[in-house]
Amino acid sequence: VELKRCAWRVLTLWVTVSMLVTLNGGVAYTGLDGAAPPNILYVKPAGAGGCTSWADACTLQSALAAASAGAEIWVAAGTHLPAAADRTATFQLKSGVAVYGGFAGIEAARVERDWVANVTILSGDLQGNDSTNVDPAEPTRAENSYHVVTGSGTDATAVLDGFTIEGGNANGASGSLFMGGGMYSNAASPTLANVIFTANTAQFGGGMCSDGSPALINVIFSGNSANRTGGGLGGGMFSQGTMTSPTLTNVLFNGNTASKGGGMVNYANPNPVLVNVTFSANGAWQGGGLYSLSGAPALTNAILWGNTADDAGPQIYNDASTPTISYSLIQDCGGSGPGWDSNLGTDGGHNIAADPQFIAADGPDHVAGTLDDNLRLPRGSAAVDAGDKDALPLDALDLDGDGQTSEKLPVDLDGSWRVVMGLVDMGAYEAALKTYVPLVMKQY
Ligand SMILES: [Ca+2]
Ligand SMILES: [Ca+2]
Ligand SMILES: [Ca+2]
Ligand SMILES: [Ca+2]
Repeated sequence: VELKRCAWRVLTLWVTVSMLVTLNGGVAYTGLDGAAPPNILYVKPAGAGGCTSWADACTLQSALAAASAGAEIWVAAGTHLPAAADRTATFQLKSGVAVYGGFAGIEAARVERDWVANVTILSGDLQGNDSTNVDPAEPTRAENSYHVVTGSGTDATAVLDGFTIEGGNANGASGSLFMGGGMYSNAASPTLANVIFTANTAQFGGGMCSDGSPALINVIFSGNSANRTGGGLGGGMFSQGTMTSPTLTNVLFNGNTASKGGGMVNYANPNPVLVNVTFSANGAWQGGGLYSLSGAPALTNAILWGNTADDAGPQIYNDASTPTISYSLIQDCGGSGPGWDSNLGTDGGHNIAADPQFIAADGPDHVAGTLDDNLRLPRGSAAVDAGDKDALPLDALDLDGDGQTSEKLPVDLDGSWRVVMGLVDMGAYEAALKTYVPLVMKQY
């Protein structure tokens, strides 16, 4: 009996110590009976270890190569390159593997990460020499990765969450090498959340080129370019694929440029579902915000304002496409009813044309279309509480961390509450509840 009790105590102690070790620094442990350990691989920019802990961190390429279905890859802040010099190298996602950025490199639990504070960059600028000229022909981008990230062949269980993707340059002459500078995703439906695409270039899809039905939640496309002068399509995102249905929720397209579709292009019959998206300060020859060659996009709770086109369709240009647009604010649309501009698509009702009064459309640098722009809404905006909450998709990724995935997506692009008093706003950001006193008032 005494021996059994002693063995039990040792066992209990071992379990306790194992748990403590796990909680304090994410040190890998093996289960009591040799069961599979928590399958987490740890990444730091200069990691040279075996991926088993923060102290033993490896590179992202090593972790992706080693990860099998069910694994999570935790990536610490800093700049991660697909290779030292090989332009064709790319971060290839895997089905069943979730890649999370935003760690300081000490966390024991995923909820502790902060992807806004701990900026985790996947960069194609292999020599670290890019100028601010975001153009595929820019000489300082000549050595950049063709695709920083590749999602091809993956399903929705391939997750990328908490990253900034920049410096991709798909300036190749053929094949996929001229498509998807930031991310190329062929025949694939990966899941992206909390991702910023910025300063990527290509002929087709500067930020992202997608053939399939990816889910993009809380994603920003800012300052990407698809060779404006060379017939490039989809500065921010190029989406194609018959019978595919990309879903974009809480997505901001800002300051992207292309020949057609400054913000986004729909090509070859995709049926994208856009909910609470904002297009601002994108520019093109045709379709400053959105260009649809074919297919049937559905826009609900959208804002398209301040986009420009040299030829036609500053906000929306349709070739052989008829989007359905509901509960949306579109510059010069005429509003729902008899004044509706049918060139934009089918009036699904509850559309308005009033100025959304973005808080600071060009931000502190006074240049519209850069990452410091504040495209949130003041309480008095006509877009406030004018959306349709039934259009929100399910919270499949549990972005609010409450364990419920069958509820409506409860957060906006800031991670703030989306549904307040049973109402939702148009656009990627929900207006703040509080009414702030203007700074100037505090002097009195
Ligand atoms: Ca470069
Ligand atoms: Ca700005
Ligand atoms: Ca609201
Ligand atoms: Ca949830």
